[in-house]
Amino acid sequence: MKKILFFFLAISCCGSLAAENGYECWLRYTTADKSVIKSYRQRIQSITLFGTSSTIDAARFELSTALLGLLGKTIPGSNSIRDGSVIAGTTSSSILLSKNITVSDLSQAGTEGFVILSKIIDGKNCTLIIANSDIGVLYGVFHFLRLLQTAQPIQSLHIISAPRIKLRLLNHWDNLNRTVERGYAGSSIWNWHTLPGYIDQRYTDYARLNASIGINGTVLTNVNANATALTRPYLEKVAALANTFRPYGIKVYLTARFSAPIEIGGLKTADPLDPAVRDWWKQKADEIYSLIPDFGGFLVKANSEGQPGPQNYNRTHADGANMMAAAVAPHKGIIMWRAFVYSSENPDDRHKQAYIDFTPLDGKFADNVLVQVKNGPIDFMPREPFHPLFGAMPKTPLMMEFQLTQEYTGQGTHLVYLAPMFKECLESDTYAKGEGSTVAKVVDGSLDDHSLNGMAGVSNIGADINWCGHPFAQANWYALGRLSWDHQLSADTIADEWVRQSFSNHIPLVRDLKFIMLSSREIMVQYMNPLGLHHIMGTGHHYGPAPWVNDLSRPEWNPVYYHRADSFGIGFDRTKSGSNAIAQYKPEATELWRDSNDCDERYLLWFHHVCWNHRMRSGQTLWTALCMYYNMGVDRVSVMKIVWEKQKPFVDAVRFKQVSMLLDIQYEEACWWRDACLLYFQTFSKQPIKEPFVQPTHTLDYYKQLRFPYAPGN
Ligand code: BDP
Repeated sequence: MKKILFFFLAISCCGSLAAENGYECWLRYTTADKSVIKSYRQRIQSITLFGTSSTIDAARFELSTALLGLLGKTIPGSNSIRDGSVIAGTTSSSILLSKNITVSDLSQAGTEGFVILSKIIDGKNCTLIIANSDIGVLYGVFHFLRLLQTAQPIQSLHIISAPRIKLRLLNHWDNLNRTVERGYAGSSIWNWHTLPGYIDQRYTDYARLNASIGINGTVLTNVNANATALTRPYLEKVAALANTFRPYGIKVYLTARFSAPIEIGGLKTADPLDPAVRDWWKQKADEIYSLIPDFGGFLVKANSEGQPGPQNYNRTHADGANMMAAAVAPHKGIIMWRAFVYSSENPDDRHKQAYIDFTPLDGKFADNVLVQVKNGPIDFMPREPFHPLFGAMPKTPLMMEFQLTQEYTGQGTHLVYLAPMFKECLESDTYAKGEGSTVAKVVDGSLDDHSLNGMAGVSNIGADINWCGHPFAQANWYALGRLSWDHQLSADTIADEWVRQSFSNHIPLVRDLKFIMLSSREIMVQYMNPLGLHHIMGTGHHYGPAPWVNDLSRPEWNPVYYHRADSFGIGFDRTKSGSNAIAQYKPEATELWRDSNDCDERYLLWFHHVCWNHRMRSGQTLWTALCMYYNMGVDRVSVMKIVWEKQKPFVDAVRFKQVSMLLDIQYEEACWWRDACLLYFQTFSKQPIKEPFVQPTHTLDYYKQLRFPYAPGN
């Protein structure tokens, strides 16, 4: 008897902690929290979904599957109203719903939003999920499920939610051969070879996950584009993906290689003003739309890092973008033209180049063009000031490009939650129209009244069973969706939701995982790029530190170009006495950075070249502060490890072990960053790494000779 009891206990203890491979991400739908399950069961006794579209079918599927998991029993469909009815649909699909909602609530929901209401109808407690469109109903259903997954009360709901941003996109940097540029989660999830005949279940689950966080578009291919993607056989594959995603409100987009008319069209030129070229793009667009009537449009990287573009023909970025825009305009398509440009012929500070190229073009882009700008002026560094283009092109919709894949932020092995970094950028004040002209207001179009607006994240998704490689990397995908829906959500709220859905509602676990997540980005900055250092990573693969590299063909590819360490000091002078990149910002915005003695120290070496004995606010010298931050970053990774170890009883064994092992690697790599960087900078500072700071384990030469020819993502 005792034995049986023990066996039973063991099973029930482990029941909720069964091994998980992470495939479900935040849509696990495990049994609802004990504190709420009783009230949920009372409030949810039947479901009714009005409508017949494939989107409504998807909502019905999601609701019934999720409720079975969360409530532990099948919730029947019903046509009659009873206590605990959950009723969803559009107002046009149901008189009952239209009778029970105010015009004002519904108009606030807009085309994609939803309203969730607790209502007493004929004396029965009901929950209504109402929208103006089927996709709004699906978003509402996912929101309702999120409330249940995160153990929120659902007795008196009056929620109105609408996205603040219109285009909420993932950018895959996936190649047709299934490699992923800067991908750390295995090969591409797009199996081009078996498409269009074989539709992997993953494609549907990808769409579900995206729809659950409001993502409504995906660029399937790498910005370093291959024209083959625009050939007929590939367009048929793209159409198959589009058909799979459509019920979930997700449009497909492709990257367009500017020289495609030559490469696959047999033309002699790709000059955007050449009538034959213009006609080629028009016909290509017509062909695409005949296969995919709701095709989103093109994302274009032109005249950047060797990609062809209009400047090859002495034309401007606007000439190039507008030519493509004209081709897709009749089909309501859009062009996202990237501002990530810098040129080897231009000796000016790379920080300045995109601004110089693009600001004169403000007002010259067609109505269906957005200029897509990375959050910072260099390249997705652990910390950058906001890109000076934000606020500087009022006549052009500027789309935000964040990087979810952790190319410069720990790649596949570091736990770094990026929402605080995204928020830091979005909340930065450009002062373009006086105080309060935040980057978020530029991006959501409210500052300059652009109804076309967008936010994109460079995807961190691959074919790994858990999609993103590191179990916590899923949080960055999640955060992009949630922020593009509502950039006013805090990084804390988003982490809270994600932890509860991805792990559990157990309060100490939620508190501790949030602590790890919310501190992780600053910790990573400290052990990699403290005090405004940037671009000092390994060449090519960008893995690990290599601040010493100085022999690459283009000056701005060399780390020494960015840190400028010498016997006097360190840092890039971007003030008047240097490159004067700081002048690209409104004066008020630069207040925090202008003066090296009063600079926000997180940006000190980004904007100033200061001496090794420069006095920091703390009274320390710069050299001591550098030693301190590098050491502090490492120490704080050990704190992350300790806090994680405490979670063992509350996390399933598989994910617990995965994260433990990855944190060990992160710790090792943090030590590597600290030791290699301090040893190298010490060759200039000529100062000791004093107690209590740790002495490096190896010599500088040891770190310099490390090679990683097969590092992923390159
Ligand atoms: C850089 C990446 C490179 C990308 C480029 C881009 O290293 O692989 O092609 O960004 O955004 O950070 O185009």
